Amino acid sequence: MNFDKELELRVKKANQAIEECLPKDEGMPGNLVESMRYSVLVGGKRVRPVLMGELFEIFGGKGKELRFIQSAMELIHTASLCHDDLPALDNDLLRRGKKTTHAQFGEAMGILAGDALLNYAYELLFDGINESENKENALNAARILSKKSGYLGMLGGQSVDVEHEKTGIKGDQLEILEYINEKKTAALIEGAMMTGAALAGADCEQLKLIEKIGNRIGLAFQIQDDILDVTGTPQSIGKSVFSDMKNNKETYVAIVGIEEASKRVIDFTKEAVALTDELPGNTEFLKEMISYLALRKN
Ligand code: GRG
Repeated sequence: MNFDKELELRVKKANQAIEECLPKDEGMPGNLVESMRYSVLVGGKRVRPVLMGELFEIFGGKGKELRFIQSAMELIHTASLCHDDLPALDNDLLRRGKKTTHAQFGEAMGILAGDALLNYAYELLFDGINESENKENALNAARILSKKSGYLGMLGGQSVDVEHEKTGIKGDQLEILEYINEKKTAALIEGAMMTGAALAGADCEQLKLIEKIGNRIGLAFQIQDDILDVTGTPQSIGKSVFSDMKNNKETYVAIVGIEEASKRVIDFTKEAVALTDELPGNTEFLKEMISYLALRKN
């Protein structure tokens, strides 16, 4: 298998779905639709829709609903980035190699674009349910995605992260950091993979296994993100460097150093790859994708 070619194909398919699902910039006064489209189309690796599509494939999914749910996923992720970059949070000016939404359109529009993307993601989830021939599977998938991005998932992790910025992490730093990473970042990756499988009819036990795989991928992904924050350049990662330090954030790198942090990325990645052996179907691309995410440079 030529991994780079296979990845390119899957990213292209995800981008086609997202472009078709995004609202068109016509007939609406003001900048809202423009800023929504800008935030999504300006770039991004499309990791979560690709993982969702792969699990759908592995579990033999066939329907037309996937494209709506993949798009909803990417819009929820993009909404979180829009808000994460705002002055009240990380106050960053560079994202996906371009100006952040609030830097391009103003702070108010940065807030509104994030809200509108999040709200519209749920319209797309309903469209996906509507398209699906198995409503029970589609409802299950939509519920998983909602939960993983909500107060028990991404939003919950982000709130703990923000609250520790002022005080620093007291107590067992690694344990609390792992909680933050698990919710803030891994939850959405778990959600993407579980949603793809749930749409294709995976059962409860299989979903638990996928959640565990997604968790290890997500933990590795966030530590690698922390490493790139101090080893990358704005050109290579498409966002500001030393953002964590500037925002007084504890990271694995700050607590245990780059060498130990890199070791954790490898350990979580190996664990995730080993767990994929318990999945049915062809997992060759998924295995390579997990390793690619650990070694990524952006
Ligand atoms: C409004 C839905 C909503 C949420 C607000 C701000 C916030 C709550 C959550 C932010 C969580 C966050 C930014 C976690 C970091 C996760 C992370 C490493 C993102 C970068 O993902 P990549 O590398 O980005 O996949 P691209 O640009 O490639 O898509």
